[in-house]
Amino acid sequence: MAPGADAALLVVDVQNDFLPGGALAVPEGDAVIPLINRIAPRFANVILTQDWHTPDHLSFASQHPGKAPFDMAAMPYGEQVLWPDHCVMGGPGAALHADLSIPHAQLVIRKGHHRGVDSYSAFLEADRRTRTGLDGYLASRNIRHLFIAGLATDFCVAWTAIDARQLGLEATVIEDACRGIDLNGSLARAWRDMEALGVQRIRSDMVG
Ligand code: VGL
Ligand code: ZN
Repeated sequence: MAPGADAALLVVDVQNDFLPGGALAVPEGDAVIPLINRIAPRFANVILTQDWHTPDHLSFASQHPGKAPFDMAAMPYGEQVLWPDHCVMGGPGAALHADLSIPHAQLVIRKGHHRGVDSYSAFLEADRRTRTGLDGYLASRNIRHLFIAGLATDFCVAWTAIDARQLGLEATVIEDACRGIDLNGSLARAWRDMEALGVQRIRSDMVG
């Protein structure tokens, strides 16, 4: 398939901290980079996201005495996984990986920059109220179909795809151009939740 003018590729969080050697490395995360680089030129519209946290972000286990990474904590908006410190705004771990080559990308959305609220989704923060503005950007550019690739399948990719559907957009996850963290079954759950909402699933060799 060739993506139309009303489609955009959304490249989620291909940042050093989510790649091998990074603070929150996603297994085989680097495998997505050549696939994303290959398909990106097929899209007239490309949007990138960056996870972008304050150094004292409350999604970090280091901010919760007695807690360790991957424990849970009760936040005002619900249960939150606690992560190793990662993607600190402006730091090397938050930078897009140097091998990602998408010079024609038009927008970078940074998310998770409010200290007390995490944001897996590129649309809505974890309080499920605060918007990033991506919905307005897509609407004003008449983009109605998001193709999503990147890291991590079961967190930022899935939450973004689910919110896209709930906002009335078409959403297609390019499955081999994503990798997951898979915490306590989160990867299977994410695919189940995405499919229940009509998120489509394709492979990167179907693009172009
Ligand atoms: C992500 C965990 C914490 C992601 C971001 O990009 O999927 N996961 N912050
Ligand atoms: Zn994060």
